[in-house]
Amino acid sequence: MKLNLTQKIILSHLLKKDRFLPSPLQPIKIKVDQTLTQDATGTMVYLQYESIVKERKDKKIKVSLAVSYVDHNTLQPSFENSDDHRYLQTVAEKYGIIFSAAGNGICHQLHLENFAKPKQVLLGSDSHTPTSSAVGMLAIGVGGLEVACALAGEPFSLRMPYVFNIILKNKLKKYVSAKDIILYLLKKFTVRGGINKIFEYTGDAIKTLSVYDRATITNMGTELGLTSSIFPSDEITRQFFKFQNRIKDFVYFYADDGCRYDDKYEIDLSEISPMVACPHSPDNVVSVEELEGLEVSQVCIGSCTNSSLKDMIFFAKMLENKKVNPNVSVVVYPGSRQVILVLEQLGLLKNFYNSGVRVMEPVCGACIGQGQAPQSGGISVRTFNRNFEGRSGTKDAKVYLTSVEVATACAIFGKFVHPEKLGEYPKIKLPKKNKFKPNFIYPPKDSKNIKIFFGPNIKPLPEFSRLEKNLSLYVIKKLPDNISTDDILPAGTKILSLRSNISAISEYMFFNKYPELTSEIKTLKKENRNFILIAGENYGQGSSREHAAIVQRYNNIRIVLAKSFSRIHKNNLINFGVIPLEFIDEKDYEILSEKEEIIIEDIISQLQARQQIVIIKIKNNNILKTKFSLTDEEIKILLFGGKLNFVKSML
Ligand code: MIC
Ligand code: SF4
Repeated sequence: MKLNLTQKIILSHLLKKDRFLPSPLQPIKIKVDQTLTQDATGTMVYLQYESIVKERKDKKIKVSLAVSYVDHNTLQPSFENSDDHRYLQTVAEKYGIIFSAAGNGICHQLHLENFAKPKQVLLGSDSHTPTSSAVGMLAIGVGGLEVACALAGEPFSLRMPYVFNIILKNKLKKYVSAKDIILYLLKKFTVRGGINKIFEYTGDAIKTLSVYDRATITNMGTELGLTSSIFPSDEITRQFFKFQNRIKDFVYFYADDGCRYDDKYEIDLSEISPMVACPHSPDNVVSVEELEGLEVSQVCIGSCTNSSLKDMIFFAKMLENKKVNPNVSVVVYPGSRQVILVLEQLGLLKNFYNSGVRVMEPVCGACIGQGQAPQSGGISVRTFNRNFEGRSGTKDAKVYLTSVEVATACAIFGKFVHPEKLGEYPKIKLPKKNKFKPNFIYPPKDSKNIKIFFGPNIKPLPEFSRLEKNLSLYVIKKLPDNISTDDILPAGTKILSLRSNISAISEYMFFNKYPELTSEIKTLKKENRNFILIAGENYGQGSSREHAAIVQRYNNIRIVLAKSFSRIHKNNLINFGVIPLEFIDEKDYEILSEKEEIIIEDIISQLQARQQIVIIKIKNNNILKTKFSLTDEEIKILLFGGKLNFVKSML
């Protein structure tokens, strides 16, 4: 049988007993080779892991490679972040996980440089994990509990995605880059166009894209809602592995000629111009000409999308003997220490300092609202992947997402201009070999004497009860389309510090978007009330933070009834016992109103019988029929009150 890349990887990772090619949306279980976590999701992952393996004699992890990165909460304004880092390091040493301390680099950049391997499966508790799929691996972003289960040796459950072939033809024009390709795709498919799909890239033009370019595309496939995006492992990939001194990890990996895809799209790269995603959504894309002349107040270059060596060399070269515009605050976050050291070796690092750029640590930083909040009403141009309202830390700031080329032009000219105005495109030549070794801390062989550190901010996991037979619920809020996990549970220094403390962080649910909501819930919760949320399309888009689901359950939100859900958030809701229901007809969104009471009788039988779920309005006894799309295992998880209860019951 002729197979595409996704099918090849899935087939070789299915459990032995069911090695047949699944059809789209069929529930499957696959073996996981590698995991990654970052600090903002990692503490929960390892607390969950510890709770799963508590009764086991051998508590060592059961995947061949696991890495715990610290890159998100690195401002350490008080003890919480530092305590979390220490917990993460000691837990890694105890159970056999590689630890990457703060300052080493951004998780996805580091993973690509050091661990990504063609043909393997990587599961990461961060939505941009697909970055590593640039080298022909299947890398998927998931909620933390999925990673905890994988570490404990459980296969990963998912629905077989549709595989779309994106055929890239011709060449990009000068000053147009990989970021413009992915912004172009976002304009075409929107932030919900990729749900339950994988984009597989082929076509002659992929030869013109370096692994760094490919990684920009696979990284931001997340904004399309994709399960993952994948490139073949070819000669370009081989060069990358050679440069990284990892040729032993390299294999060629191609789709079979004549293999089948669920759909195909051809993109002529020569027709793409520099693109900009305008506030407040990554798919609100226009070409740079449409913004020509708009003055900017801040430029941030970096994040896991655009902090590679190639991006940094371009930016540094363009700054040669130039100053950034005095009215623009320009900040750069290189992706890893390796990137900084190579820049230094090439004599380029000084260009940043000479031109007036602020050089930051290689961390997520401004991307997750850890510093560099723009001025009030500021126009901030960022090479990042998300521009949701308020994510930058300044509520009324306007964030535009661009390529490094466009951002560089904005930094120098102080306004949006076509990057061609920068003059001749610089020659970007990498040294033959990278001679710098990252600073990973490998776990000791014997970890008997390692004591795991718990600071006072790390609180035990909350326990959730099993699903009760009848639910009586209060309609707490009706939400619009595309509510992101940043809306549900914002990031930023203050709230991120509480990621290991659910009772404290649950006070911040919808904190920026609907500040009155949580206090209303708090009052009603005292009377033991339970809630239902009504939502539009693509509920929970964006980050993989399972905390966004946990705080809903913690605040007694038992059901979210939406027009549709994003993949990761829907899984997270299920994992923490919140039932995701869907409207049968989108017009039904109008039927329920805020502040009304509803009941659902014997929801357990309705779920088990796979019937439509009947909601009864108390006011007039009218009914609303709703549907759900859940696997048998997901129904069981919901009945158990969440995946942790379910997994423990199995052990
Ligand atoms: C993000 O970009 O929103 C994050 C922070 O990296 C999240 C993870 C988190 O919230 O911890 C993600 O993308 O999954
Ligand atoms: Fe970090 Fe931003 Fe990438 Fe999330 S999107 S991993 S916050 S750099």
